[in-house]
Amino acid sequence: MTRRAMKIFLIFGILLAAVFSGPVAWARDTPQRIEITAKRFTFDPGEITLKKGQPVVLVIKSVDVAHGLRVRELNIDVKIKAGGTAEVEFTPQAAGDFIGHCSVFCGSGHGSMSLKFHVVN
Ligand SMILES: [Cu+2]
Repeated sequence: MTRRAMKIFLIFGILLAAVFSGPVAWARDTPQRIEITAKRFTFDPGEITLKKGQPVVLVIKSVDVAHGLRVRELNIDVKIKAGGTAEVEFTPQAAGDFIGHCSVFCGSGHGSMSLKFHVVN
């Protein structure tokens, strides 16, 4: 085999390795993104199941007024502007059920605006 052929072979091999390892690395390193819609007086979805130790990004979009989401046990405290989107990244450290509440007064049903997290092992 000539040097030139070996070089081409090597480059091809590296490219192949990059292509095949790419999606795997991506799946492992990129946190799961969960989109949530906030509107008076619900979060949709209203229940989310997460895996302990697996990083997650909540992408919360408000379609009306300003809202917030606070989950004490998960260390989440985020505010969403009226019509805006907010992101919060976290990794659940313990299994269990945790209730998040809207943290920005948004009207008469504000007190019952909640989101349930199931964290499983
Ligand atoms: Cu509220």
